[in-house]
Amino acid sequence: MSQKNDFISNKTMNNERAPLERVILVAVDTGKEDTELSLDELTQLVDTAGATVVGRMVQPRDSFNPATYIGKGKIEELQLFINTVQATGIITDDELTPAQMKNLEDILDVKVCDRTMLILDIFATRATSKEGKIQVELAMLRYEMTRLAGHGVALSRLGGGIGTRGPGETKLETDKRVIRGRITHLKSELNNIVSHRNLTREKRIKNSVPVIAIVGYTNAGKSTLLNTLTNAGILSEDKLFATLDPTTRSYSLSNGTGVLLTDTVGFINKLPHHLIDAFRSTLEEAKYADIIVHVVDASNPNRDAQMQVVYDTLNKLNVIGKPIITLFNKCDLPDSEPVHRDAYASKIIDISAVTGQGLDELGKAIIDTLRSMRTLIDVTLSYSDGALLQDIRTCGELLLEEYLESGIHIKAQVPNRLAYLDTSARKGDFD
Ligand SMILES: Nc1nc2c(ncn2[C@@H]2O[C@H](COP(=O)(O)OP(=O)(O)OP(=O)(O)O)[C@@H](O)[C@H]2O)c(=O)[nH]1
Ligand SMILES: [Mg+2]
Repeated sequence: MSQKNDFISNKTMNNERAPLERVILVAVDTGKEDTELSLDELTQLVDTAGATVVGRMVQPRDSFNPATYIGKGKIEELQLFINTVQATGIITDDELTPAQMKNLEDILDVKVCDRTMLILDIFATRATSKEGKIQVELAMLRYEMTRLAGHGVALSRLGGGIGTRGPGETKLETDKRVIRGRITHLKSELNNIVSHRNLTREKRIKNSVPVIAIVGYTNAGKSTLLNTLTNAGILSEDKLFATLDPTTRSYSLSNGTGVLLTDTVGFINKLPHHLIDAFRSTLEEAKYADIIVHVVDASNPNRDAQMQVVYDTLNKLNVIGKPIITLFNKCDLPDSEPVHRDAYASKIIDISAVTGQGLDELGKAIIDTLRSMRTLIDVTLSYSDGALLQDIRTCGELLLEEYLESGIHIKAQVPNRLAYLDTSARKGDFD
């Protein structure tokens, strides 16, 4: 079995750290993106995974070498570099094909890892909830499955072996069958968890409590924002993918309206496509949200590209057509750039989730956005409609309440489902 598969299997089976210590980062610069910035991010990923970067090597090329990722001459240089700095492995900035990985391992005789494996590794160590663990294992099995086609890799650790092999099956077929079985099993477990969450969400929709999803690039400050607003007590740290599971907390706006704020997993450039599915169920929260709050790290030199990654990923996840409030966070830092643009946002605010600067403005922006999604009603309810009044208080905004002989005269902003109460109501009008 190759080192590569030991690496993955360790994570899958017993969540141990793989012995990945001193690594050299290797990238091909095709001119399509800023390679040095991408390697800075890869360094952060390596750091998050607990290893140390001892060097980097970039080769400008029009395209990746199909057999070895970098060119033959560069490999010799890399071999020397590995010996000089006593590296124990290399990590490539792009996902390798099974052939590229095998060839590099054979030539270099050190552990070869790609960006995808590294991200999967981080997810595996960080997943704490049952759902998170299942999602990561599913992503790893899918990654492994695509690699099986090229190698006859033994997978006895997944429960194969004596008694599990059908008549006339090759080892490869057995391995595939074992993986497929495990994938089916995990998917059904995941479905149970997701349907439970759907029930909770349906209840929320019925109660019409507005839901606001906090999304953004990893390390932008999403969890810090939720902590500052609600004392949520979520882990927030200067590492990538600190958050994997969504956390929802209630929050009361200055006009008394209650909303639910959900912190979500961060996005990253070159997100392994095996993880998109994992994100899909976690980000259902964003899909059903009323408003998207997009947190950007304004102090990051790569913020524009990061914003684009967020929008591309949201599109892939079909989270579209929602009002977006973009927050340029970390404005307390000197590197933070004060002039910002975001064509997708209906509102842009400079904030610091740490100092609290701009958070009042955020509250106002949420109130305005919710109002624009509501209907103003001006009606007199009969005294027997007390329950309706309570409903309006919980899910809308009561602007006027007068107890008259003819009934209770109210003016209120209500979710559109209650607009029928006032036949002359105008949607989104809030004078
Ligand atoms: N100076 C400063 N640092 C901040 C601010 N907001 C967040 N940070 C720091 O940025 C780092 C990342 O913050 P998190 O809240 O964990 O970021 P996140 O978006 O939840 O990250 P993931 O969960 O990894 O996707 C932490 O070290 C925070 O202390 C801010 O407004 N100013
Ligand atoms: Mg977080």
